[in-house]
Amino acid sequence: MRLSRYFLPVLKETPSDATIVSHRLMLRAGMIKQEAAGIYAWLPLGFQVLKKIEQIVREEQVRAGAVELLMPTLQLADLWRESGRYDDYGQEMLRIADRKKTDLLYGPTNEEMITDIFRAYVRSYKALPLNLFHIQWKFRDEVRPRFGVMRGREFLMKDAYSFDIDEASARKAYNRMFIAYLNTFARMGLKAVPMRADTGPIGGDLSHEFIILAETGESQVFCHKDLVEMGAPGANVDWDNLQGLVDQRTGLYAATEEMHDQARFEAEVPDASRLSARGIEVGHIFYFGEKYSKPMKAVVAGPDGVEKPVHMGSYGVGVSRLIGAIIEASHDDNGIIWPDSVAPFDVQLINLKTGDAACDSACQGAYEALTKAGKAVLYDDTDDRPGAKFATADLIGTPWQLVIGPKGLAAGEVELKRRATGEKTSQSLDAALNRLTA
Ligand code: 5CA
Repeated sequence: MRLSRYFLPVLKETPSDATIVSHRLMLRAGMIKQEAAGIYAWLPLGFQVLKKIEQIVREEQVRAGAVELLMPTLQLADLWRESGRYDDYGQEMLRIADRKKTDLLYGPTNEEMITDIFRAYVRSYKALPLNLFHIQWKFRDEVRPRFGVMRGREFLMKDAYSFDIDEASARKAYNRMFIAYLNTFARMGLKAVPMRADTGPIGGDLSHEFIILAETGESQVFCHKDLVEMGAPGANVDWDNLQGLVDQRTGLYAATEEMHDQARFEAEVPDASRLSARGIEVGHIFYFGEKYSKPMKAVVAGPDGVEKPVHMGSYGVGVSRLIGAIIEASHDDNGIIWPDSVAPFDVQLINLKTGDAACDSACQGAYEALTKAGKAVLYDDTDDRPGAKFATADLIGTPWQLVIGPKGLAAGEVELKRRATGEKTSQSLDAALNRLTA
């Protein structure tokens, strides 16, 4: 992509209404534009990152055995009347009436709808276990939308729903999502800690939140320090037998504020290992058994022919919130530092003297070679001064900067800069291209 043909409205000034660094940087880097409180337009750079994150989430869901579908954003109020949540949900729900005065709502979550889909088709235990997910926009009329995409009103969520014949099997489904979440967040360069959590309006009695530690986090959390460095188990696990891995991570104390028990914390965790910090909730998983299947009559016949309500769980990832969380975890004074896996571009190609025949031709060659090798290149071919080009590249956080200027070219050299470390090396253009495409 040539920057002169792209749409990257970077801001020079720091927006005054943004109080946390990820929100400020997303606005300054031209990733999002606020359209109403908690409602954002995703500009090209932000949209690119959103798609990358969505794809990682999708791949890890599929690896764990979940199947993708897509449910609508608008739902019938009558479905929610069946579960009893239509009145309970209160003012967070955006209620809408169509021209025929049918009550609709903009979905804040999809337990009712997926249960309705399930009961329409599934009659027998033979179709189980089943886990269906979608990645779809949600709306919650939050009292205090803030921190940019971190607490929006309209936000992108991955939500998965598992169906099992009994509690033992449902716990296996829960474990698969538990491990999939650790792998998902690790692929984005994040250290996520699973913590016992309150179930709120979703319900049930077993629930974990996945928390990224960050000073600007909205929740207070308490845990054993070792959990932060425990890492993700990776894809090569026995997906049918995950209890040991889950036990390892749930055996040490970790709780969000609502579930915190100070006496237990002090009794179970030695002083030096106690961590009390702020955290960002990037995922939340629930096991709630028959809470929806019973009132909505989603039943399956077991091997004995007897019909019983299916056991369910739901599993959410805050896809749009993750962008804020990643920036909170990875930035410096100059801007964003994208982990390679979610970066909107792999390489920023900086032409220090656009219009100079040698620079233009070397840049054009590099652009073509990198693009051919499958790299996403943002080529700064604008007339901006070198300082401004460097500042933009640092601000938008592209992992590599390839800098080509007249002096260097005369000496047979270009400069390669790694954004994360700031390390710069001079080398021939061929060597730099080899390095970037290795
Ligand atoms: N139905 C369940 C799981 S599918 C559910 O809705 N869970 S949730 O309420 O915990 O939301 C799932 C995830 O969505 C949260 O962990 C969080 O990362 C994200 N999320 C929730 N509310 C917002 C919001 N207002 N803005 C951005 N992300 C949000």
